[in-house]
Amino acid sequence: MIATEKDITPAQWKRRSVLSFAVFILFLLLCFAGWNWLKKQPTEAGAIKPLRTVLNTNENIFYSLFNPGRLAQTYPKQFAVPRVRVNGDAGLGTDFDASTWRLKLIKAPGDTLFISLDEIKKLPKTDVIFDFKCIEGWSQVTHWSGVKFSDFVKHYGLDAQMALRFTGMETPDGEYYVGLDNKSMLQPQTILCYEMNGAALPLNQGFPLRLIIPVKYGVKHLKRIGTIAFSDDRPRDYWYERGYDYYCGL
Ligand SMILES: Nc1nc2c(c(=O)[nH]1)N[C@H]1C(S)=C(S)[C@@H](COP(=O)(O)O)O[C@H]1N2
Ligand SMILES: [Mo]
Repeated sequence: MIATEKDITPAQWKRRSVLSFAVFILFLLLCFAGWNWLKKQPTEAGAIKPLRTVLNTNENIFYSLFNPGRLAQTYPKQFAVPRVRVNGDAGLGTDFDASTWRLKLIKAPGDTLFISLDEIKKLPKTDVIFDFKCIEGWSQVTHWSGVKFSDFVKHYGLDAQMALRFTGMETPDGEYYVGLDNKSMLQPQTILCYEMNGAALPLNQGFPLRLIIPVKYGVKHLKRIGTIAFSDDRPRDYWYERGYDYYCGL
């Protein structure tokens, strides 16, 4: 039988009201206590520790589920915007001489290569036209070209390095830096990029060489690569140190 208002006496009605109000107050108190507890927790890399633990747990789940064969959506060339937004200039200081630039590839301690842009341009060239997403909330379809990181790995014999978990990249002045898991680095749309819309990269968008990695948010697409190195431990990461997620996967 379905209960109707008639089935409840005024005394019962009162008791239920008082009870549900008490539960509501208890809930508010718990929220307040929880919030106070959270605020008192120590921070780790700019994030309150319990929240950092949640981010790290999410990272482990998404890293283990990552499918390197799954491609980000791509678009025909005419969908790419002609004027690409510029965002972030850390590590892009003006005291930079592009003519003497070499990519510093640290294969292992004491085993470093210095690679010119011409050498990189001799490797197979790939276009990537995808929806570039920034954590600030904007996105735009943009057109980039360069060498697949997986082709770069083949050419420079970096299999042992790829067996480690991370690649670290830094600007030449070390002012901006990111750490990237190697499964994402080897995804076929990850490129060391030297062209935007079919022309050389503008200086403020990373000339001579930047990273394009469609499986990650914009923060990880480091502009003006100076150094590439490899490690099993997390390389330092600019926005991670400021409280953001380390993984930043899409
Ligand atoms: N060197 C350097 N690279 C960087 C940044 C930066 O501040 N410095 N910002 C990142 C962020 S947050 C975004 S969204 C993209 C923006 O790339 P764009 O300027 O080509 O649009 O670059 C990334 N790479
Ligand atoms: Mo961003």
